[in-house]
Amino acid sequence: MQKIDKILVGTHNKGKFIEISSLLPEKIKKISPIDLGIKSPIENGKTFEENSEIKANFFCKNSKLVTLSDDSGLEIKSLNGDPGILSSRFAEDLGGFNSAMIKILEKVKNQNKGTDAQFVSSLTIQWPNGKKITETGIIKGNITDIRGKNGFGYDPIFKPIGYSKTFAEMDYHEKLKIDHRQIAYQKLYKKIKVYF
Ligand code: ITT
Repeated sequence: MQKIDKILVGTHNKGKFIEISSLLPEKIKKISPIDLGIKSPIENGKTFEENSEIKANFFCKNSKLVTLSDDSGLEIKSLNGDPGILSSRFAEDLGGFNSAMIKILEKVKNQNKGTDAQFVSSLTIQWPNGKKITETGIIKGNITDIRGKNGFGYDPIFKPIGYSKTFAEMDYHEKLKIDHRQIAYQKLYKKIKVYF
């Protein structure tokens, strides 16, 4: 069995790249598709798992490197799971995360059906021979007013259950210990640690 000494971290999102790189063992070299000039694929899957596999397959085929990709998003119960797999596009269409968060707060308030939400992350590792493994992690929490400056994306409006801080008020290590990506990674790690 061939040990993994380098991994393409298949994302164009800088916040994700930092988090995924920190989850992986230090001795493994992490490579960004941006540095290799590889663009993003079209994400036309219907689930986080499908989109994660689309990304891993695309980046793996284009780099010929073992690739780890993530598809993730914020699901809000009172909004029937929105923005969900369209979390990135929702922010893009509104011109950025600040406007997207303001819009979400307005919608949640108008619905008046509570603030329950969850972050979901599906991680896929794919080898150049086509072998792939996908695992999903979920962290439940509540939507709050915009608080904190750390992290990325929707971190300022998400407070995990059992904590008083939003993800953006936590320092990076604190968030990374508990978040959806860590939960997905722990499941994946059990299956791939033999390659490290
Ligand atoms: P890649 O496809 O290149 O990985 P992306 O940002 O488009 O980058 P997604 O399609 O998976 O990634 O979209 C996920 C969205 O959910 C994106 O807008 C993120 O900012 C947001 N998101 C995911 N995990 C998050 C986290 O831990 N904290 C805050 N926002 C998060």
